[in-house]
Amino acid sequence: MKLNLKQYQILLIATGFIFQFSLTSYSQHLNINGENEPCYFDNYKYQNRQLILQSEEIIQNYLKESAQSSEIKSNHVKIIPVVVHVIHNGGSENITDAQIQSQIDVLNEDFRKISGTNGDGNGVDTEVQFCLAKITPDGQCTNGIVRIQSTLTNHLTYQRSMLKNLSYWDNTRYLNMYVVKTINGASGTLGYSSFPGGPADEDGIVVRHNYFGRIGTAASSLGRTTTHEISHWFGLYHTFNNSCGSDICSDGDYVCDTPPVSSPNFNCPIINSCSNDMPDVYDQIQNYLDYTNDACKSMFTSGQKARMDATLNTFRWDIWQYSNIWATGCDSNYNSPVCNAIADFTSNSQDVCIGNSIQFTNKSLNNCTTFQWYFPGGVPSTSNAVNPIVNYNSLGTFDVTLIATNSVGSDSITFSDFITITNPSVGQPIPFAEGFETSDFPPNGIEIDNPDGGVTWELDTLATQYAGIGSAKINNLINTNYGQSDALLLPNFDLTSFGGSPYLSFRWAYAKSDPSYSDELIVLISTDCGVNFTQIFYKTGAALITGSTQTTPYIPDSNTVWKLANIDLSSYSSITNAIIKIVNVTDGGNNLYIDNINLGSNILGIENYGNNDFSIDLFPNPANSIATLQYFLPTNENVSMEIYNPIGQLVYVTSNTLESSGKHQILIDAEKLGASTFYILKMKIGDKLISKKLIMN
Ligand SMILES: [Ca+2]
Ligand SMILES: [Ca+2]
Ligand SMILES: [Ca+2]
Ligand SMILES: [Ca+2]
Ligand SMILES: [Zn+2]
Repeated sequence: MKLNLKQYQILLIATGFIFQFSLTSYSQHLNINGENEPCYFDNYKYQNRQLILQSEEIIQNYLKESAQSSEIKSNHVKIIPVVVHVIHNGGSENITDAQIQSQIDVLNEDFRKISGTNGDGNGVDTEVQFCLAKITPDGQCTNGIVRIQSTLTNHLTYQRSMLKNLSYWDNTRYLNMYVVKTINGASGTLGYSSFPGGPADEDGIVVRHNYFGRIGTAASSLGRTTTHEISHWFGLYHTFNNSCGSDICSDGDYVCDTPPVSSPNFNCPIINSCSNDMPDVYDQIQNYLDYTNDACKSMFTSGQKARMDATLNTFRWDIWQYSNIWATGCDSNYNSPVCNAIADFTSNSQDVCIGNSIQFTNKSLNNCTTFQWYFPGGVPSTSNAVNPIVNYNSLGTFDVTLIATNSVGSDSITFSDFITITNPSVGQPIPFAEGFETSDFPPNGIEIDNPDGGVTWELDTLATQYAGIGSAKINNLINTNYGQSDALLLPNFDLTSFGGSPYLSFRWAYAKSDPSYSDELIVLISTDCGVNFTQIFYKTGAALITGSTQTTPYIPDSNTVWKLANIDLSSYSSITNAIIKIVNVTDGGNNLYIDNINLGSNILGIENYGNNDFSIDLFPNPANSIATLQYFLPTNENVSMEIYNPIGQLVYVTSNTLESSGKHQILIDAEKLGASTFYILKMKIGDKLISKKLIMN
């Protein structure tokens, strides 16, 4: 995502941040699907650019002050307590303790420049080292490894915060590292990191298991993906950040002693990609912050170390203080015992409809091997499974108890009144249609889910709509809470009412504001009262666009640009309470529009008379006193008509009547409508909604 000059100025004013950014330097960014993009940091960076500008100001201020300070700094080694959350689904991604320890060893070799190791290149000792925590946030014994079985081991963009919700330790005391199977599907992304100053509960790094450590499933790696990701966590940018940049100190990666690099280097080339450095030297392909091979990487510069120090002395001060080193068991004198079991769990929901199931997820610590669950009110009422799924068939509020046992002993935990079971409602019958043609928004039982309370879906009447004069729009240009979802939540539907194979269709329009980054359009369905959602439609990037990239707000200028989503719901035709969400995930891109939501027949099968093709004529328009509405029905249809004034009041209505095929006319008398000039005429023919704008002079 690239900002235009005006947006940059707004950001710079808003943050008081005075560094000069190159406005033309983002052309080298790699594709959002992660191909040839080992690290997801670039995406994160643009999704969080305002936050990063603020963080950058704090780092730069610290560097400026420490350079002016005459104090002699008594540098000493800073220890970072680490917790590793292994999020696995029972496969080889559930890596061994030894593989995890091999990653900690690599980190210490690289960050401490241990002689005789791969980390002993031409760089500096950063005087930072890492320790697997021996004491939990609650003061209990641990080996610093949390193992959780969850399908989120294969997590998609919109599930990133869900992953961290599974397990997270206070980030002022621990560096949270997550080991997973895949990131964003089968992409080339190996890992990603947060940046200093981001949301606390999303702080940490995520790395694929086969790049975490250097033995076991990561035997073909040297463990430098994690070195690279933690560097971002310390506030370092890629050496190719902002390409060659306009200045070798105040641009690029904001580090004077790393030579500028125009674009990511892969493998281990000998290359001089920028010549604006003096003296003009080769690219530093050995730097951990390029994309070169693990075997090629061996160094941090002293300028990079200074930035790490700045982060450690500002954002990440608490974590390395001696009181925390002692409290987390990372002091070298701490004698760690063999740890007793610690029982702990979470669930995917606490409030469900009767007859539905809850997935319990075990978070017990310290290599527990035996589990005893008690589920009063549930079926089964007891279980020995690691992660049981429990069905609840009676109304009420229920406790859950878990006893976990390891080689040392047992631990028990009870969450009182943890589960609440309520009655579901049968959804409304379909067909359902909504074309956003009145000022009532959101209309027709649709609700908006706007978790961040910021920018969200609104009524648009500026675009050339697919049909009529209105649509639902979300303005991602100003939707700067990157990665956040905003949903159009449709009313609950009884899909059995259709008596066939129902389809969900709608039209959308979208353009990017930068070629490299894109917002996302996702459709989700829940058949268990909103506990679990399944992704049934996903578009981003080239598959989402309907117009060409533009830095100004995208406004569709023709109804032919709108694309059709036509989703087969036949596998859900027995569901009496389907919850469907149409979700925008913002990347700060551009306007996304939705129109003509239809739930019912397969729209492709009736396209020959669907939508605008009922041959509706409204004339004269503008009219002086009487307007004529003329329409043609290819088959017998139920027809009704409503007219709304500009403030959304219903001023004229005809009752729903079964009309025979052929030509029909309705005369509309201006006197019956009121004193307005503009009206919206909304016709329902069968399950189709058609709107027209009517002007009365
Ligand atoms: Ca540099
Ligand atoms: Ca150079
Ligand atoms: Ca519309
Ligand atoms: Ca929002
Ligand atoms: Zn990176």
